[in-house]
Amino acid sequence: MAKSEEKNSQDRSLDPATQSSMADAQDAGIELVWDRLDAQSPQCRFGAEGICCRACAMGPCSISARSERGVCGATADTIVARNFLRMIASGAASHSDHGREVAHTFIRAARGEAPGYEIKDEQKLRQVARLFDLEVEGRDKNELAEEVGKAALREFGKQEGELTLIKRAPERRQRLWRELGVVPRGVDREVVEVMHRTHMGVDQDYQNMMLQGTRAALADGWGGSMLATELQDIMFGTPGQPWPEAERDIPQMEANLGVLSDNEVNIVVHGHEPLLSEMVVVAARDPELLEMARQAGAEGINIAGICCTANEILIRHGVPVAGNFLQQELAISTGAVEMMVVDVQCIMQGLSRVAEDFHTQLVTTSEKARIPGAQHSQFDEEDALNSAKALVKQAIDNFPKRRGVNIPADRGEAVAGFSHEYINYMLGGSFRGSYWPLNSNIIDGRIRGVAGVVGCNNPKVSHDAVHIPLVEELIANDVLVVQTGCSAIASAKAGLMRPETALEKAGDGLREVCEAVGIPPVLHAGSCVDNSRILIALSEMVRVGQDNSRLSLGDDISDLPVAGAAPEWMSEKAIAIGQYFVASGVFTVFGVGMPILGGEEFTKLLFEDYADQLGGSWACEPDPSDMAAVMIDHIDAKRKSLGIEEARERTLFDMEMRRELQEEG
Ligand code: NFS
Ligand code: SF4
Repeated sequence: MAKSEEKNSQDRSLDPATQSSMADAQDAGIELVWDRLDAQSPQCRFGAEGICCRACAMGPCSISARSERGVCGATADTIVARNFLRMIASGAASHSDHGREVAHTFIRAARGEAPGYEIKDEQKLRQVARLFDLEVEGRDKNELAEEVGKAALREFGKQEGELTLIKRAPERRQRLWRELGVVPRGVDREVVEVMHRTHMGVDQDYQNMMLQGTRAALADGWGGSMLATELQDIMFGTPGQPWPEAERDIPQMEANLGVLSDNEVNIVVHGHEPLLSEMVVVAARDPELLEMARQAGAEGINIAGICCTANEILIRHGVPVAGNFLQQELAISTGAVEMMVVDVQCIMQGLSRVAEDFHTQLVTTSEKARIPGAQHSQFDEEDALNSAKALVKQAIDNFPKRRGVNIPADRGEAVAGFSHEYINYMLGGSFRGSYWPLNSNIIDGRIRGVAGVVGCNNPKVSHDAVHIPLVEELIANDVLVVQTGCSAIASAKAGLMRPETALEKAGDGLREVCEAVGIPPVLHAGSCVDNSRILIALSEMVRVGQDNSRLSLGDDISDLPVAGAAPEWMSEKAIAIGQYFVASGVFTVFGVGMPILGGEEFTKLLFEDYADQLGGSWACEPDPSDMAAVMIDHIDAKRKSLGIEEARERTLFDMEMRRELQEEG
């Protein structure tokens, strides 16, 4: 990019902490993700439109007016479909392999072979056991847990039949999936079949290919991801519990680079699998280690998270969040991080270069993920607490090597940790065990609908600057927002998960409900695998209406006034999530741009035909206001079909209003 077009930190992020840290890093000549994006620009158009194929050595082939087919004769739609399917497979594999890791540890914990881990949520254990048709009465919890763990593990390698948790979806949805032949048989099998079908010269009908894409995506949402969430909840506790002291137990937390401490040992955990980070949290409270830290001149040990590992330990322990995806390098460039411990997924290789300029020790811990220049300390789950303690000790030893630190002051306050069980409890009380107040508030119009706003950051769009205005516009229009992943972190930083500030920005109806119930209008439901919580919540909304016709919102997820969005997506996992939401009947909008637009027919399938075929479809709207508009229009259309609409205007946000809101906030 020419100098004159160079963007400054204000253009690149909405978040003040990011802006100031970015400017400092630029002054210090530290290379960041944005610099590398500039160096990559202009990026390849063929790749951006999805019409580049490298599936065999007759290629690479790209589609243009001059060459409308690949060497083998593949059309643009075939190539786009292959690429899209492989993104789904990679995303589903990532979530699911995470689930598999958890299942292994779960079984060892049940057998007493993984000291430090235990079966915490027995109620949920029994509930999940029943889903697997296991006998629960009078069973020893560890014995039952071992069976649940083994049943969960079998879901990955199953060859025939149907994934067990599919049956949590509304009946009509299950019937549709069976008619289309897209019910997943086993998690691994569906991923393998995507790889087979997209090999050179196999499936060359984009519609047929996408049936398998759907099956693999469903294997993620209703399989691998859901298993990860459920087993983690049983092992580490379901967020929000114990219910009777609910208010005390919603983790209060802080988010942004400002949570790093200038006088404590800072350890940042980053990645996705909370198995080790749970133990790091425990180790950091160890009196002996705290004493060691004091002797090293520190006032304590501060654990903070980045990305979904952060979300996992936040929603269960209230551990602060240092930032979302685009802030990982900045955390190190504050000079205040003694150690960054990473596991898998969304970890930029650029970290090791930034760490070279500081005293920060970058540590990889998974045999699946190493980074040249980083120390590898293989995490041993049979000795997890000692693994964690050894790392904390090393971080303490590193503390005296600190040179200058430069931590931005900004941090947002939030409450977080809304599992679907907890939302249920907050709304109706556990004794009622249902979502009826939510349905009833939707029917009487106080809540217009529900939006899931999820996903990553992407340096191609201004950081957090799509998430935040979108969420603000949705709540101003009485849409309850449920969030996960880096999008949730964006809102936490901006104060949108703090009941007091957020309620000022909510529409009258939504505010009234949230005040009565005592929740913010923007709910943090956890990490990206926890999107499965949203699937269950939506299924519950359908079920409540089926049990009581006065509360009916139709008999399928596709009837509900709900919508989904990934405003700043970047990862293949986001594509897998998008497809399983769409295939579950949810209208889903992505920002940034989608790598499919080079396939006209394929794009039409996803954006239009799916509305009839799957009851949910895709859309792409990079601008937050346009994104809010299509989501709210969809919600209103669903309200109309349900016969519960009342004419009302959409509150449009112009720049003036945004500024006012910002000033008030
Ligand atoms: Ni989800 Fe969570 Fe963040 Fe995107 Fe990465 S951390 S798993 S993929 S970047 S939201
Ligand atoms: Fe080209 Fe076909 Fe080979 Fe793809 S599979 S690289 S389109 S020849």
